[in-house]
Amino acid sequence: MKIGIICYPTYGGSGVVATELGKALASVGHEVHFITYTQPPRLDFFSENIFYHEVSVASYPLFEYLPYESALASKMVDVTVNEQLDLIHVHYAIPHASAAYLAKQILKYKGIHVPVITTLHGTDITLVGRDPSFEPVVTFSINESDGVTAVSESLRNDTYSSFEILSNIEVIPNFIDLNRFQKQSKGHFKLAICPNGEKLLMHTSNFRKVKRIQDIIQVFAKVQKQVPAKLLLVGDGPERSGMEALCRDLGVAADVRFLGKLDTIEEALSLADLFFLTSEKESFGLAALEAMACEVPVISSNAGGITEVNIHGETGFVSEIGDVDDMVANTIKILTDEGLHVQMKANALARAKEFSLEKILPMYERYYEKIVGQSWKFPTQKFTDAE
Ligand code: GMT
Repeated sequence: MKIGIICYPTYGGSGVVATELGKALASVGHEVHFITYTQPPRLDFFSENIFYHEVSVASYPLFEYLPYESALASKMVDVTVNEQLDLIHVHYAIPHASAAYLAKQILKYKGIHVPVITTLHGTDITLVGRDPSFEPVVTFSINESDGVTAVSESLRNDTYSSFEILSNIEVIPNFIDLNRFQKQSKGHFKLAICPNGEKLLMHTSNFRKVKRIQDIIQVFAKVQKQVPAKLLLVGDGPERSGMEALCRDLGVAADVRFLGKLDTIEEALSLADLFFLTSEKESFGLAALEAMACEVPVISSNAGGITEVNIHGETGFVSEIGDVDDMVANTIKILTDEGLHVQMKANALARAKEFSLEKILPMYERYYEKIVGQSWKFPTQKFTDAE
């Protein structure tokens, strides 16, 4: 199949899922065309089945805001016509789903029919998409997609409860490449960071407000009074400087390391004893899954789809959003009970295997076949054939 993938070319979340999905589809023989405004970070290698098409937006003095959506739709039209795409798969509804709708309508006038699948990832539904400035367009473009998927049951339910959705939403969960995300022996690095055998706690994200990183730092400050520990914070974003200040205020700055963006996140995860994900919104929590694949139990909030990944009492513990004291108690429980810790590490890996790439990729392929098949059963008439 010839598939166009549209996503944000970012380090985390939907961009990573879209890029890894495209790479996996290419590895099993599909022709994959990425259409983005810059090359996705994990697409820096040669594959005969992967193509990259850059969306560039012409600037003009009149434009206070560059019309990216129009440029994206035009590029989708161009690639569909010239590469004869069978399917367009957009990741993150805003503005990709509405740009795809526009492209589809333009293609219709050229006598070309291409089905569009929209994958909802999280904040496009739970946060940004609900804003009145986006909601009508999000609702319309979801309803006009030929297929819609959500990365968790929770996100599917949120979509139905917040928007007037008329179509069926298929849940296809996020996945993990277990060949890449596996525990590596990095004992010497651990010794450098934790020279006195301290426990290593970790979090990785884009440092946005929804991640509630302040909870992690507060938990850490309290845990550290009972269990010697260090905290690694990986990633970068708007909250970072505020979090650095909080570490200083709580007197834990010397034991917290801000590592910035890391390409080889699995190396850092291999050192960790526990992983934190304390978000107030989280459709899935890919970061937690990556930790679990590296045998790291998770202390999390109960936001959104996190509980579909982190199983309370098995792969870690789950607390109410913002319940710092409960998170402290759970953290100490794991760190002071070697038997429990060992069991949870094994459970975390076993759970991660349920989301392996090998299991989830065929779900996407089957869904593609269904949508392409369905839409060809009722082909859009060529405009020139219409009465
Ligand atoms: O976590 C973020 O803020 C990034 C965001 C994105 O779309 O790039 O991530 C969302 O999509 C990921 C991949 O499907 C999910 O694992 C994250 O849980 C989700 N983030 C939120 O819902 C906040």
